[in-house]
Amino acid sequence: MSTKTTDIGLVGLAVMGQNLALNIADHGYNIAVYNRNPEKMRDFIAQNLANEPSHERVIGFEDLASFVLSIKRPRKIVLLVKAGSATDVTINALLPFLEQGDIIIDGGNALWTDTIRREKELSAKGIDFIGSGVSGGETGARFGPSLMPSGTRKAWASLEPIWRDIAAKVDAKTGEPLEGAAPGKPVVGGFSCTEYIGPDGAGHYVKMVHNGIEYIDMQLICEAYWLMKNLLGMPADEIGAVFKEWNKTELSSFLIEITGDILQQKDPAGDGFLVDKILDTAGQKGTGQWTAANALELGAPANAIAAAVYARALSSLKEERVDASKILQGPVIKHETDKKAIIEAIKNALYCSKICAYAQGFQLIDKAQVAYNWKLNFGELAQIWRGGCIIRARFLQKITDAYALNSRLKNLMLDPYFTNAMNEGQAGWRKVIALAVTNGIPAQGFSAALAYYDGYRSASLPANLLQGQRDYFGAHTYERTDKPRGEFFHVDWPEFPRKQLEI
Ligand code: NBP
Repeated sequence: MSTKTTDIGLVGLAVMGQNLALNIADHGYNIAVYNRNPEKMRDFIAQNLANEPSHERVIGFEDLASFVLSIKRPRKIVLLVKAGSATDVTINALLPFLEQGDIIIDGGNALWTDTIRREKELSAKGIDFIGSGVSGGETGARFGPSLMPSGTRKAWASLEPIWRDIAAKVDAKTGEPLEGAAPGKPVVGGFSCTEYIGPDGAGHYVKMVHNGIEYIDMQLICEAYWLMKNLLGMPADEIGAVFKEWNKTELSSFLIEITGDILQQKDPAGDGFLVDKILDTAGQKGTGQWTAANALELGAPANAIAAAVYARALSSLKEERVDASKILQGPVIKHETDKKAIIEAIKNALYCSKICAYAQGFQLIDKAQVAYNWKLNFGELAQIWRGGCIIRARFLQKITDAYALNSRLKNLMLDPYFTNAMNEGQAGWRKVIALAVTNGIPAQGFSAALAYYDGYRSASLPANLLQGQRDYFGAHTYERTDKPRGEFFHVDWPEFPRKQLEI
């Protein structure tokens, strides 16, 4: 057992924990690590650290008491265990060894309401709790993730120096991600992709919406690919080349970049491209679903985010879809010949839908901050997502700029840059959806985003009739266009349906 004093502890040595521990050590901190199964910890120390320059700063422990005792007070202990009950089990196991003022930081993908509960339970015991969203997968964890912490200001002040050191760095002015000189030689300077988000579960809430946006961002890219494949008959590598071109434009993002690579990956087990051999059933871990469910709860119109969750659910019904494809009819796909124009229109559809997706995400966060009494900085959120995380994109800088121009912006689409982009792209977007519909190619994400756009830009909607229906069967009242808002009316509708029901 080591007698070295450590600066911070970390529990959970799966892929995220191992990489974050190395990142923390790279920045000069001594870190104590613990895993439920000690074998994993031993392997990590023995094998994975053999070539790491910072290996001496990572110290493994097999019992929780000595793990906790090694950490300088106030102790900071990061949890990177499976979200849900494993987090509670781990907290309960740690509690007997903790002292007043110690801080637990949950870096897992916790449901934000669990974070609120845990913070309350722990603060009653004198322990501080920070729920910190961590985005960027294993590479982000290793070389700089995007970190979204929330909790008390006091606890944040204690964690802040380490979190700022290990987070991804971007150029403070341009937002362009900054790369380290080499693994183990981290970036010094730049804007660090972490900021205090707010109290209680705000950090995990923001991470949840980030994941909801990630769901739709990925779905939209998949639809762009599917339309090029089916409408234009393009092979995977050629579509990959289009994505690589798009990555040099306003669409430039991590997801567009990896899509280009994925589409050009040859099948290592045979002929052709790997993507054509991957089974078309999407998995999900729940954060997209949580976002959509919370949007429903708060009455936020996040239909594109929900569409992405439904699209994954529909994809998972593989056997049913195969059977249905033999029975249910649709049009025969007619290949388009004006390839250049269609690719441009698909690009418009992708960019406009993506703007809608972010508009919905920010609109949802805005509803949440009112409902849960938070005060969030939207420009800063976009900047935190600029580096390290899965949705990192050049376009996020435009969002930061939009909120810098108007911190009370009601909807991203109303910012002059985004208004212009939507106005320029909407014709191509409509053309693509029309082609998808007439050819029977599903494009749920593009279509949901367009319905949101058209709904949002409509001064009048058929909700007048809806209110009439509600008043008819439930005396729910309605407002009138010729009277001030807030005055409610009811009319005695004819008795016909009620009489019918009585028969
Ligand atoms: P997993 O989510 O697969 O969790 C594995 C870890 O949880 C192991 O250390 C395991 O210990 C531990 N664990 C489990 Br399972 N049940 C436990 C229990 N009852 N008590 C104590 N420990 C328990 O690992 P991951 O993919 O590295 O993710 C870690 C966290 O980070 C998760 O909350 C995840 O949602 C979040 N996250 C993941 C990513 C990503 O890209 N993977 C990105 C962002 C956030 P064992 O070795 O003893 O079984």
